[in-house]
Amino acid sequence: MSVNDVINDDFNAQLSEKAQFVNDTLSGLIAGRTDIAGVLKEAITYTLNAGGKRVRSALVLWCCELIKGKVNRNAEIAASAIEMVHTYSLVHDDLPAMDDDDFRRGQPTCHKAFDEATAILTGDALLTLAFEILAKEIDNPTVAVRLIGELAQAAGSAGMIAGQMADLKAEKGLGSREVLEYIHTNKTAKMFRCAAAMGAICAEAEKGEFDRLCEYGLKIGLGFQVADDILDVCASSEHLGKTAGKDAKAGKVTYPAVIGMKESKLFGKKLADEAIAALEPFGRRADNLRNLAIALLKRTK
Ligand code: GRG
Repeated sequence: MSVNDVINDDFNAQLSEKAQFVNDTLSGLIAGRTDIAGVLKEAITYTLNAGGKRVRSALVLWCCELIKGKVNRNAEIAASAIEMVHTYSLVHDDLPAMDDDDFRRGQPTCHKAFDEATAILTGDALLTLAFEILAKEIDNPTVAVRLIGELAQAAGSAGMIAGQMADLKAEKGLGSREVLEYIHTNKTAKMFRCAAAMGAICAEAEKGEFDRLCEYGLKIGLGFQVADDILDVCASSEHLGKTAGKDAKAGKVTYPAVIGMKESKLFGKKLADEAIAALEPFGRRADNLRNLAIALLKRTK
């Protein structure tokens, strides 16, 4: 299978099924928390229910399924944890001090639906809840510690926060390709690598399998961000569910701005091809992951 292949309806149905599964797990985890109350619970629920694509959590589940043959409860918890951290990052990214956005996932951003202080606290709550569920719900302490370590590293100051900081500090329109790769690898790709790593850890993968899945995750993560930069130029706000054309307007360092649209598309394809190549030893069992690499490259939102 290569990036020239077309995604079939069966894959799309499986992705929707995984998204629904993650939505149900998240709802169960939050609804069951009678110790979380009031506006904070409302804002957490609003934000988690706003309808994200659940790509990172599907990746956790598929990587576990690939190695173990099925999704286990640890993978369900890991998938929810990474979705919570991802959602926190979007809530904080949308704040006036950061990207200052009014819409996310087709709905008013958390600080617009509630207020700025509530949005800050909702992000904080989602971030800490993710680590709480990993510490409390994973059935094996060694697995829990590994998951916590991977997620903290990917989301933290040598990962997503480093990428966000570099993005905010990048000189308008003056970024080199190296700077761009640093920003996107840290801000986006490491979380995809982490999703693959978490799925592999929950399935107790061997080192060789773990390394290959991590390589695959990093490649599709960077490819996902290249596609995101392209969509910001090409798609409408209504279609994306967030403000389109913002990157160019803000003079942001993006792939189309730094290497041009044609090169950006070629680079996205190269990353998807390399991701698919990393899956070679898994054979047909990894077809969902291959399809995911293609779907992320060809996505329209
Ligand atoms: C505030 C610590 C902090 C970090 C923010 C995630 C992020 C870092 C910023 C969001 C803006 C952005 C363009 C991030 C790149 C990653 C990305 C494309 C996020 C959106 O992910 P999707 O498309 O979102 O998977 P859904 O809504 O489908 O979950």
